[in-house]
Amino acid sequence: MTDNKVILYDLPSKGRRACWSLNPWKTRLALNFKGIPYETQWVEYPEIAPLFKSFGLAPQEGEITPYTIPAVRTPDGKHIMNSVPIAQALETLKPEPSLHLNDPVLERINGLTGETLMALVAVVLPPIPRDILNDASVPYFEETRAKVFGSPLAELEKTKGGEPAWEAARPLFAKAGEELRKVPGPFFLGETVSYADFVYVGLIEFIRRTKGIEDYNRIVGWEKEIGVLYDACAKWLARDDH
Ligand SMILES: N[C@@H](CCC(=O)N[C@@H](CS)C(=O)NCC(=O)O)C(=O)O
Repeated sequence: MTDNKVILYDLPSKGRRACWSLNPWKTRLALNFKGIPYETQWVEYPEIAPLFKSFGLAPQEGEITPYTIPAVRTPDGKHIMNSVPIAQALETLKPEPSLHLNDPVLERINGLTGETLMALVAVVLPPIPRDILNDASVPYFEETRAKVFGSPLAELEKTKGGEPAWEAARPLFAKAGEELRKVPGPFFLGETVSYADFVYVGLIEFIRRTKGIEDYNRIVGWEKEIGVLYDACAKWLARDDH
């Protein structure tokens, strides 16, 4: 029964169907943190646009494609796409505990997360069609990403991936460590949890799921505060498959 529940539209992994991608993780972490009742509807990449069009959602500009995950259906039956308006809607639906969406730290962490992802794009994207996606999504992902990045993912991995990419990302992880050391406590706002934590932990979880524990250990070996933040958010990472 979905009547009073939020529906979260998320991307499935093969094998055990679970959340793996950073953008839906932001929304899922916020739902888990707030304790909002929800269920998950899994959507393969080629099904996103037709499904969301059928909801009457307008195409968005300035994103990788006009229709993207995450999206939600709120209990009043409204569909919302994009993690930013979704976070605002969840805050309205259940104001406490707050996501502190107006704190300036969020903009800094959004920027840092985007930069880190771009530095590691040739490292984290190629394993996705290989290790994560169902067959239904593999050709779509390969083709769309080859267009965006100008070469097939296997080529991107060879020419721009590996250690040079990690070296380029290292100062960005250091910046996150610096942000976390500003205020005592595990979170970006010290003892106070906020959406900025979910944006950054979404990235770390994404790397952990695409690259594995060794690369996670490399990051928290560089910046132990990132590991402390991750552990402090672990209880909201636990629900990943429904
Ligand atoms: N800024 C958007 C980004 C969403 C996004 O790019 N989602 C990806 C998956 S992580 C997607 O759905 N891509 C659709 C596609 O490639 O067709 C948000 O935060 O919601």
